[in-house]
Amino acid sequence: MIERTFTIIKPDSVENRNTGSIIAHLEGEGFTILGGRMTRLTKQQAEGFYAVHQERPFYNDLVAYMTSGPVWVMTLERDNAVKHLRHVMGATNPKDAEEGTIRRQYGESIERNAIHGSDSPENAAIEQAFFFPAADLL
Ligand code: 3AN
Repeated sequence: MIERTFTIIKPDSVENRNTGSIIAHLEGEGFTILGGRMTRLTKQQAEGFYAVHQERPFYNDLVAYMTSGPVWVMTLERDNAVKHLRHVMGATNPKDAEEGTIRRQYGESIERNAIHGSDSPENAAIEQAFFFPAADLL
């Protein structure tokens, strides 16, 4: 089933000039980009976005990291998009990610792990609405 998912190309990827390679990887996997832009998250946006992790010990560091530099936010479309993006990204810790995955190739650490991808269709809808009014998606 054709569905949408949401991704963030994280500050480490932008800093390391991996944005183009990661987008090429995603397009190579059959994702269509419906919308995307470069932005820098405010503290309030990052706190809201990661509110589910509020009680975790890494929350403050995660918010600091995600606001440390520009990111690309994108809505993607594909057959089985949510699951497929999670597969293409690889495990949260790049060390545990399979060969050929984006995190294995470009991630530096569990925090600086190159890319975010929604973990369910419900969260994909919430996360994309956070950044893109429906009218901005093509
Ligand atoms: P994923 O991004 O694979 O869905 P989540 O949702 O568990 O992983 O975590 C969200 C983000 O929080 C991760 N992308 C990572 O940057 C950070 N994170 C997760 N676990 C840790 C940890 N143990 N230490 C530091 N940062 C973490």
